[in-house]
Amino acid sequence: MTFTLPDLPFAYDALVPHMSAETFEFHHDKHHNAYVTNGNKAFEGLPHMGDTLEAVVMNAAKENNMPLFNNAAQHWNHSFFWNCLAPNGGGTSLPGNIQSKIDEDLGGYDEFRAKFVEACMTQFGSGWGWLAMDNNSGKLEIVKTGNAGVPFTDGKTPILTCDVWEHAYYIDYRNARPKYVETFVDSMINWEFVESLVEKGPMKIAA
Ligand code: MN3
Repeated sequence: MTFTLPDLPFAYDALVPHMSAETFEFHHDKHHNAYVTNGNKAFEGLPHMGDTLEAVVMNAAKENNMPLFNNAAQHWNHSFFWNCLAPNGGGTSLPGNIQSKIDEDLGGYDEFRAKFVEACMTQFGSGWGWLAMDNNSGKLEIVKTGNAGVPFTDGKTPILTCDVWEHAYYIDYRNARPKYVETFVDSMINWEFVESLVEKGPMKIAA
C-alpha cells in the first residue's frame, strides 16, 4: 500500500480564531506530509506488514519496527485528528448517543471535560489525549498516549483525539497547552464525527 496525505476536511482558515491557517499550513502540509513521506520509505520492501493503514500500524507495533510504527501511526493519528475538528465545533449540546455514553460511562459532560483536559495536560512531552471505547467492555475511557501511540494497538477504539505535540498549538497558543486544550473541547470538537464512531462501535482490524 501507499500512504497518501488526505486533504483537510475544511478550509485552512475555517477554525479561525481558534486555530490559524498558518497552523494548518505547517501542521498538515509539513508535519503530516513528512509522516506520509517517511512512512512510505519505511514501508518499502515490507508488504507483509499489511494492506490497510491500521494493519500496518498493528504489525509494526508487534514487530517493534519503530520507524514504520512512528510514521504510520502519526499518519493515522493526524488523519483522524483533522476529522475531530469542526468550524463552530465543541460546546455542551452533544448528539444523543455520545451524550448517553458519556453520561453512563464517564459520569456526565463536566466529568468528561475535566478528565479529558487533565489527560491532555498531564501527557508529559509529545503525545495525544483520547476518548476511546474499550473493545471488550464497550465502555468509554479517557486515555493518553506518548509520541505516536494510538489506542487501537491496546484494544481500544479511538473516538476523539487532541494532538498535544507542541507543533499543534505553538503558533496560536505558544506554550499555553491548557488554553489550547480547553479551546479544543469548548470550540473545536466535531461531535457529529464522534457520534458516527459511537454508532459504529468497536473497530475490527484485519492484521
Ligand atoms: Mn501533530
